[in-house]
Amino acid sequence: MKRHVKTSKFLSLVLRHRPEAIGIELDDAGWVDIDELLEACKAAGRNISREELEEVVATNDKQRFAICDGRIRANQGHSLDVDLRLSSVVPPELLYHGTARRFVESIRREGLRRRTRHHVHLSPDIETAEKVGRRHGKPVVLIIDSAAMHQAGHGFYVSENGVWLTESVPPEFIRSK
Ligand code: HQG
Repeated sequence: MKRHVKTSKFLSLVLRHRPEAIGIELDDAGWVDIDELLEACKAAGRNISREELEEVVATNDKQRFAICDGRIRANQGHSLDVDLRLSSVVPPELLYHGTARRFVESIRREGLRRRTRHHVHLSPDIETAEKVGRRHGKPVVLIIDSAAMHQAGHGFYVSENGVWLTESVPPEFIRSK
């Protein structure tokens, strides 16, 4: 299992941020041929079998990757310039953003910014948001008025693994628990 976590982290690095680290290119929607990926991993000293890859994808706790027609991509979280071709959808009334306490003052001032990622990531429930926040420190869950944002013209997308995405969240749509 530990090995699976390492493999998942390595795949996230390559498929979201640095494909050039193993000399591959993703297409403009973020896909790469699985055989090509595994060859390149091997050449880079990271031997991953096809079975292991498929198991990592199938059992991944957040369903971070998708396989389709012999190709693989990360479902979200890219810093690379890829177009996932997600269609804009109507969000639920409220969404949640988990962050660390030390960021809250700045978020209240300037809103949520996407920083190095393509989008601001929002969670559909408080529990998930709390987990996301805990990655950064003492977790705080902010409530996002997503319906009001949508009415005001902000686009919302949902990734294949259920993460809600939007470009930015202005401070007036952010509430505390
Ligand atoms: C914060 C994981 C100060 C923001 C998770 C967050 C998620 C600000 C941090 C996915 C700010 C960015 C994304 C502002 C935003 N001032 N701080 N104006 N605006 N921030 O990791 O949302 O495991 O890029 O609150 O589960 O934590 O990678 O984003 O704390 O789905 O699949 O800046 O990553 O998924 O941190 O997490 P991140 P995130 P994976």
